[in-house]
Amino acid sequence: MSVLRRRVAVATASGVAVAAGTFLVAGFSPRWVVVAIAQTVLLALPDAALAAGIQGLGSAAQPLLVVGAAGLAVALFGGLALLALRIGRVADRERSEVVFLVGALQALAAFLLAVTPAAAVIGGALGAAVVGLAGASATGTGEVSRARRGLLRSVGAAAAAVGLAGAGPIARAIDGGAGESGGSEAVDLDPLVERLLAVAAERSFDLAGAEPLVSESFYVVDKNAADPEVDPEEWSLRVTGAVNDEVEIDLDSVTARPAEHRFVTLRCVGDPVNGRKLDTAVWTGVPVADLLDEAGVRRDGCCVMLRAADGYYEEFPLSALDGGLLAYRMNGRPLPQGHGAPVRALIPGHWGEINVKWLTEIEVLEEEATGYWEVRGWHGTGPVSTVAKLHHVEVDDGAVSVGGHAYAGTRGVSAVEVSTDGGDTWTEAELTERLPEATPADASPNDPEAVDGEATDAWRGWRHEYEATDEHEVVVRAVEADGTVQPAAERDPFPSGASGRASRTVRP
Ligand SMILES: Nc1nc2c(c(=O)[nH]1)N[C@H]1C(S)=C(S)[C@@H](COP(=O)(O)O)O[C@H]1N2
Ligand SMILES: [Mo]
Repeated sequence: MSVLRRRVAVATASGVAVAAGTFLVAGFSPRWVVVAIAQTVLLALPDAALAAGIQGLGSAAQPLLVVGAAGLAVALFGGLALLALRIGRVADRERSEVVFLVGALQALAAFLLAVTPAAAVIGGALGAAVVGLAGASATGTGEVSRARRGLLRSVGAAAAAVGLAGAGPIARAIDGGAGESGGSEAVDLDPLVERLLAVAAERSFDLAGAEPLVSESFYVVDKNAADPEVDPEEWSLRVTGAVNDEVEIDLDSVTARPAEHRFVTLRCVGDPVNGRKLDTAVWTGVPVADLLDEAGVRRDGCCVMLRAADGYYEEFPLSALDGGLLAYRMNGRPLPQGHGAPVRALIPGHWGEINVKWLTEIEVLEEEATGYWEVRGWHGTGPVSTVAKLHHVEVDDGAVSVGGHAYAGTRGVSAVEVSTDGGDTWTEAELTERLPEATPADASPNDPEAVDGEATDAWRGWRHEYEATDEHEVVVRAVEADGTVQPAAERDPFPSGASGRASRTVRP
């Protein structure tokens, strides 16, 4: 191996050690250099089509982005190690001075990227150690066999750093740390929520391939490579702008208010016709309207800008906020970090993107403005489109069973129709009973009225069973309460939501 190649190998190992070392301290958070690089890359992408990819791909884009950013991080910190080695050679410095320079440059860069001193120091120290262990291999002096041993030592050290960094989260996971849904935590469920969840379970159709009425795996879409970390003790929500009195409340004063439990469905504007970015939960929260009343919206207020701890912002008409909820619990558990802890907005009947997570500010505006995704070419601040999903298809000899969900925002689903001849003729499918409507959180679980009424912004399940002998095309469409039928015209999710009908070829 040539001296240059060995030097590059040592520098790469050093770069890997910095990425691992900073992870040890920061974990998978915006304070990790790799996540910081991923966020910088996201911000640097001016291309609307690339931004379209993020909301379109959703969570699938995140791992790709992080892997790419990890590569960039190794290149950056490895490059700094090479630079330090070069400076050392030109200035003819002692090996120990060169090693120190490696660590100092790497720590400085890590600090500039993610502003976490502890992570920067540990990262730089590990990066320097890897170069130090390489000895003659890095500086290119001495005999070949010693150089080779040095290279092995440094690569081994980098591998050990990665192993150590990887062990942290694994240990935390084994330790029973809260997962994404907080589900592993032993939380005493509110008896009323338990009752609501039981009602949802009872009313669900049990269909392979389709979620029950309360989603087991709720989709996640946001612009972040890692969730922002919001300290619930530090968190506050401010109402600002065209109001008589600005209001600021902390989490305790949110949770002290009269709350309600509400079944709400969310759908991302990037969701394809038969995609899976459509889910339902029972949320606990307080009406936004009360807070706005306290602030006193001025008559010149037309719109609102919701802002969040991750720098996200979305604008929409003030009227859409009517009936909005400040949610702090999801399915009876504290709102998971990935879904916007400690408090998110739920806006009835609108695309997911204005349901702002990690909410920090509601600014009342006198003029329209442009939100985060709209700057990037999306039009997703309006009412959600109507869709029927075809997620369950089961064929047993000639017996066919199809099913899924249908959602029409606050317009409500009155029917789902199935065609088994490619859309020529239609039959009504069986629908799940509607989920109950909002329930005061202080109601008694035994009160029959606690599970009364009909949710105004939740999906319904559907199923249809029939006999068939030949290959055929199944198509489904939802019908809104006023009889409007889900249109057939096909359109991509970008920029304003998918259109068309879900279909599948079935071979009995
Ligand atoms: N702060 C913040 N809120 C956000 C987003 C975001 O990137 N940042 N993404 C939005 C989008 S595009 C959607 S579809 C919904 C998804 O909510 P979920 O991840 O809880 O399913 O959150 C919205 N709220
Ligand atoms: Mo979205």
